[in-house]
Amino acid sequence: KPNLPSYTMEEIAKHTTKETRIWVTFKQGVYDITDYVLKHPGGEQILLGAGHSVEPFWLLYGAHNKPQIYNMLEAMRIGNLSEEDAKEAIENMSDPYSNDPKRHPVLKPASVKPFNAELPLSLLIENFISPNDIFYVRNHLPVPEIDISTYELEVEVEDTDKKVVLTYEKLKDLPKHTITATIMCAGNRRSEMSKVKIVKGLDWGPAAIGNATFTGVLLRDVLKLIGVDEDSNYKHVQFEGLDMDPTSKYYGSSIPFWKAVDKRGDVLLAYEMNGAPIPRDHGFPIRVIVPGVVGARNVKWLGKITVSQNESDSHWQQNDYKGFSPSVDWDTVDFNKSPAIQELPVISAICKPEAHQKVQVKDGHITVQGYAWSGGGQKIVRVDLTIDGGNTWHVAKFDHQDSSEPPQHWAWTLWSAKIPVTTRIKNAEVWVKAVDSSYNTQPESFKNIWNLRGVLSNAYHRVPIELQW
Ligand code: MTE
Ligand code: MO
Repeated sequence: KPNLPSYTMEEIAKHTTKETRIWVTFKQGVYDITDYVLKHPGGEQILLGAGHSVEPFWLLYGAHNKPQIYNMLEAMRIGNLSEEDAKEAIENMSDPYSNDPKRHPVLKPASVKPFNAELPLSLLIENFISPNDIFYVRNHLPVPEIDISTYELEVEVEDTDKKVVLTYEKLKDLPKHTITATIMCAGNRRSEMSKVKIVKGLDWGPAAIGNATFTGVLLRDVLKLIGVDEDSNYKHVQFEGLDMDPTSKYYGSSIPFWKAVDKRGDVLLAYEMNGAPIPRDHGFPIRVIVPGVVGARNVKWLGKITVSQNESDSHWQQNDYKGFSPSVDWDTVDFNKSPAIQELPVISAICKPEAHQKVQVKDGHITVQGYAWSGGGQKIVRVDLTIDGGNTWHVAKFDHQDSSEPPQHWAWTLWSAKIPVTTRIKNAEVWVKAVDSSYNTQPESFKNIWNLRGVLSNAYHRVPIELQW
């Protein structure tokens, strides 16, 4: 539109209210949407873009993509974006993340590119099965765009000609298997460890965890197709995702061979999550589910499986997702000295109330709710809480626990506890620890488990609250 004036982003940013008029940009156009907003209460979503581009918000709410909306917007056009800013807008369009899926607005991003987000704690434990569109997301790279009509999964034994290539249809023809499993990021609850001393990693709260049913084919059934079973002599099974880093390396990791072929391992090449095709953010079309094992090994957008004598040489297997002594720092760390994290230790968290919330005392009690989970197929056998620094402990009741037995208990346990409050205190700190079926329990403090990457962050969860009488 050469006959219209041009504006810089800086000018546009000044127009965010009725008084100054509300301007937004979309691609190269500048639009005055004030009258539209005044006439359409309920159309407030567009206000999120006031003074800048509406695109990110339209993506979030999925309300765009209708020709009427583009036509309506064109009628409100008052100008063009300045040449320089338009150039930047175009550059942003070739942003590798521009093809990422839309996300539910309730997911709180810890980072946007790549997208990493957790749920508000109160919503996390609303359901035993975490709904797909609000399941936490942990992506290291842009989400790859995969066409299932051309999708192929390569399965091979390293240095041999044992190999099979499976299409999506072929995978779906193999025997179907469903499990309920919790997936947790190694960095879940990292922000608490960071308070002892800063660690390197996304500042996760306690919601980098979710629980879902996954349906697919057992990895052991697929490996049998190339003549590999529990009697074969291999040490590792490597996975490669189809998401690529700037140096053209795929995301990758590996698991011990025994886990892949064990009858009770339940390692799944999943094509469904909670009864629906795996969502793009969670690995469409095929994702490996390694129940009981750290999130990082549950490779999404699976492209290749390699049976090997060696671990994956990927960065995420070799130089990340490992634990160290609290005294090891970035000058002294040697990533060769620690094994890659596989099974995760027992963990729990209080989700309601949240830190610094006011809690009503009713009939001399407060009510506390949360989750507990342990890796390696262990089951939670007890959850203990205290509000007097450990002088008295109260045992939580399980509100939801799967009936499967160890070592195949893959799902989390949701619990609640009524804690008696006998003296009229104003402030308290609620602590929780869980005990799993091996009688392993959580460490008391972060100080003694501190590690430079802030992983395995499973000390007692301590939540300060204010009591209301
Ligand atoms: N797989 C691929 N291909 N790329 C990734 O970035 N992230 C891993 C794992 N699988 C990742 C991946 C990590 S660290 C975690 S915690 C889980 O996926 C997160 O799974 P979710 O996003 O479905 O919750
Ligand atoms: Mo992770």
